[in-house]
Amino acid sequence: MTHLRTRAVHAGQHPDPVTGAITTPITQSSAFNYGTLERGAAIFAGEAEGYRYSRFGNPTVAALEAKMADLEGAQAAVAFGSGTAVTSSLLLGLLKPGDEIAFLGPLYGGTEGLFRSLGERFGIKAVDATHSGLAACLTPATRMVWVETLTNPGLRLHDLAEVAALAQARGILTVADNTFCTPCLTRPLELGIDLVMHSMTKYLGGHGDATGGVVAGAAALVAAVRKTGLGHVGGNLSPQEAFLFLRGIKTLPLRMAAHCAGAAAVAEFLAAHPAVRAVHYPGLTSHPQHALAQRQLQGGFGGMVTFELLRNERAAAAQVLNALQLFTQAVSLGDVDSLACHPASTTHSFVSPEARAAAGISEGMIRLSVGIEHPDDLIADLAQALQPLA
Ligand code: 3LM
Repeated sequence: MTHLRTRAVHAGQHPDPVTGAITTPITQSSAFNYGTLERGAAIFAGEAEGYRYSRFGNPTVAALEAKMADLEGAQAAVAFGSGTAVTSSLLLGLLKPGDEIAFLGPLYGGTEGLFRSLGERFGIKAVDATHSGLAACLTPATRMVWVETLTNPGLRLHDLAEVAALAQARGILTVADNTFCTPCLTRPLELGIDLVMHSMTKYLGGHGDATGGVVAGAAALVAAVRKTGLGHVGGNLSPQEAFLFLRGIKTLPLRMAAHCAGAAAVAEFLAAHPAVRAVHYPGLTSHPQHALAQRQLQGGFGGMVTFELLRNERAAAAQVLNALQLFTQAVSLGDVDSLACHPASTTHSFVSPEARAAAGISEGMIRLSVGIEHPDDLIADLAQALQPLA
């Protein structure tokens, strides 16, 4: 199985030995019969293979972990109940008081908020390296570098191979949040990044019906995150949700192709619209990192399009968003349905107005998650919503 499209269908899937079921069954059991005290003791000591309790591991969840490890080219993966549970487990599992985490953003508002509140409460300092550059922000205390493969909501890129090389030379761990790109567009581990994480709630699930997260990388690192995140934090994914992700991922490459084609058409339309001041889409030649995007993203430039209105006011954004009929006004992204949101008042309302300004998140900014509907219908919806501002 060399092609991602094939692996998305088959990886992690084995016909059920008892029933022959092709689809991985939902193993809805909190505990597992280990039979004898001796076998139970061996499983708990890590000396024998076997399930014991679904907080530590579950067959449906394990199938999903195997699929994601395969797609990201990792030795191992561990799944969680949300992307945020991954982030907190990475901090609590791999860092200690006195350590620093340098991030290249701007990041999803919830991630930056978590670094600043949970991280700093436990003595972990978060350093924003976005504007000063990573090299200038690394200190002897830096233990982790965090980067989004396409930033939320500005859709900027960082050169992942460069970030990995810089950190590796100093023995610093690197984590890439690949939520916006998915392994269809970029595989950070192949570029030297140590750990890749996702909010599976988005493209991996793809249907807006489940929350989950996953992190993949070297077995020893993943084991440490598993021990803290599942054993101590209890952030495990439920088997029902794991089933939805297993099903969603089978069509991920097909969906991503449709998202990318739709987003490219929407971005072109918006770029030519008189009511629009700027369009942020890495596939446009006007994107400041278009060359890096061509190098780092494969097979498309993603399904997200962020744009700014000429009238840079919340009222103008409200006028457009409230007039949309096909796009649903909601946070989240990566669903087959198209979604639209106002980052300043929603996804990034947790960060200070100063941080929003520094990140370029203006009041007239609108973020679109382009679904798999026909692009002509999406463009017609945007055209009617923007028309009063033209
Ligand atoms: C959003 N983002 O609408 P969960 N990493 C990235 C993300 O975009 C997100 C997470 C991690 C959005 C969610 S905002 C209230 C809704 C790049 C989430 C966190 O814990 O699964 O939501 O993942 O941008």
